[in-house]
Amino acid sequence: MGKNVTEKILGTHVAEGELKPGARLGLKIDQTLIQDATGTMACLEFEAIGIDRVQTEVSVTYTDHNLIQADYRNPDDHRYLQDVAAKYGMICSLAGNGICHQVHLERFARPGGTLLGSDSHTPTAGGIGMIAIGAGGLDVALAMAGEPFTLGMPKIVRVELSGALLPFVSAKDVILEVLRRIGVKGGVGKVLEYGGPGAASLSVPERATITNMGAETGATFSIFPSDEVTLRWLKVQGRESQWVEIAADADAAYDSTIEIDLASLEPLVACPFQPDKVVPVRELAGLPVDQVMFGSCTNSSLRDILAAAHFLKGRAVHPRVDAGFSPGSRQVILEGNDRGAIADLVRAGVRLLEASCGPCIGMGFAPPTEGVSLRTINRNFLGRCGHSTGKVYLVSPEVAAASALAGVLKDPRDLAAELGLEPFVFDLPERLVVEDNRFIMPSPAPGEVEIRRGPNIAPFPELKALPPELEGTVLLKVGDDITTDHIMPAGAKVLPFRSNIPEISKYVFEVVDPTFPDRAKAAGGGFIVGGANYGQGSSREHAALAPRTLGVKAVLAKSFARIHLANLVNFGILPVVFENPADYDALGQGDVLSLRLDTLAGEEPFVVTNRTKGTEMSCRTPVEAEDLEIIRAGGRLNWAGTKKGQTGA
Ligand code: MIC
Ligand code: SF4
Repeated sequence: MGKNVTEKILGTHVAEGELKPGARLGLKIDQTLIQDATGTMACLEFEAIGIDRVQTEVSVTYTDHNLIQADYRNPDDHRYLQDVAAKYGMICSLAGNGICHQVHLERFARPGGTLLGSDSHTPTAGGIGMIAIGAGGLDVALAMAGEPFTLGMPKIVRVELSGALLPFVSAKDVILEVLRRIGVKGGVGKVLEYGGPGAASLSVPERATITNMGAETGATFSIFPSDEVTLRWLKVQGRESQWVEIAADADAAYDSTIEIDLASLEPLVACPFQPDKVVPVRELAGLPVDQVMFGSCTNSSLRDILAAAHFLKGRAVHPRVDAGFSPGSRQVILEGNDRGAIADLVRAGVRLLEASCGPCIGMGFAPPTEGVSLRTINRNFLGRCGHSTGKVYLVSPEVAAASALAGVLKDPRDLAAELGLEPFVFDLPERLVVEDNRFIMPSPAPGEVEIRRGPNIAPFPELKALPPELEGTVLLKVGDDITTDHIMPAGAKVLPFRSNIPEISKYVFEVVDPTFPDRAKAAGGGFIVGGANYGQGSSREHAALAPRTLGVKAVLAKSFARIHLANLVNFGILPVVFENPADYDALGQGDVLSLRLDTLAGEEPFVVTNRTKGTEMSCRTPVEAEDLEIIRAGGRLNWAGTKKGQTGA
């Protein structure tokens, strides 16, 4: 039996376990990335692990999320990250260099390798034929220390692409179509492996748009083969020596197949507040628009800015629209500048923002009250872009540009016809500008590097081992698809506290119930009850660690998102799933529950007692026996410490 692309790369990276469906796999990690919003915690954890030097081929720390620097806190974080990188052997990408995923794709990602990143959109690098996975900071810290990354062997879905995209339909529409079909839970426990004759028509940045936003399906990662298109990308980056061809064998097997005829797609839009609420743009055409934002790791490549400039050149953004552009990298700025595209945007009235995540994560450029904001980003969760009344719609650069001109949501094909615009064609040049001077290489004298810690960088919190019996109140009951943006909001107000768990914990569940932190503390902790896909979205481990420090002992849900589930284990919160979904309905906020943690054994069902209602529920935990040991110890760092003590290591 032949192998698919995923099996070929996994096969060369198995450190523990076997490539069998559902089996637990330890994966050797070649590269890691962290960024400034999750990276300070990852670095504190790396320091706690106590290794002198990163053990990977390449580890990069990016400064891209928290660039507002309204006071000393963000710059202190950046300085800390730079010092840790210098001392322990990471490359530091300084502020201004660009968004981690775009820059990694340009300068470091390579076909056939593995990448683990403390950011859920790490799978962007799947566009180059790399297995790239998002994880919590602690898992990335462990990978930097040379530990294999553990995951359940995912199911492999073939996404068979045929045909070619029609004018003014783009890669964003491909992934919105995938989301329309499988939804925000449809990829959980799966890999989306793209292939087929249509794949050859997509450049690496277009492929990366698709693999990036595969994260929104819950997929472990998405990947394209490594072919001539990949070689072309590596050549323009001056990295052709890193090319290897990786194609699925003709007789490779898949768990299931999704077929997409690229020529059948049309411009799509995802409506508030989930990326799978997808409809054709023409159905909502005419919706008045207040804001348009170009950028984010999904759509900030040179191709995307040129596609926007194709519409905007020589025209003016509608007066009712506030338009902004955050380029993906300095390479994009320089190339966009050389081609006049930046000037085209600025002349049209687009605000030029810096090369960073910026508006995508609510770091400025929030929508007005009840405002409609069209963004080329990947997520439109409630409150994510600054406040909860702003309505964010996810679109392609073509739809964003056409709508910016029209002042209403506009199908770019219609505007192109009205204006007599030629189709936009993107062709990579022979070479792109490469400016690596804002990467700081590790210090040749690590012993001499002093790590500077600002006053906002709090020590890693002490987590106690859990008692044999967990007892407490249901502090909050929430519904399906609760995201990490609900649990632990980001944005300009909260992001500066990413290095300070006691402070950031005051904002847990702020958009859902701002009384949560005080109630949790007053009750001495307790439980959270959630619906399906609890914890979808980002990799931020703060969404587990901060509730843990407020005393949350267990989360009972219908199902969990992959990264958040791992983060709960890492910080000693027990994830529990209902055997009978009706038990979710019967549970009320304020009910007092208890369960025995000491006797839990992996797969076996167990009883959770509802003391308030005098009932019992049969439940299971979706984690393995070893994870239960970690939870009992109060988290992975405690557990590793205990193991060291036992072995005398
Ligand atoms: C996001 O897009 O939600 C983020 C901000 O990039 C997060 C990481 C974080 O919370 O710092 C992610 O995607 O993992
Ligand atoms: Fe940054 Fe937005 Fe991408 Fe997250 S999704 S890495 S916040 S650009």
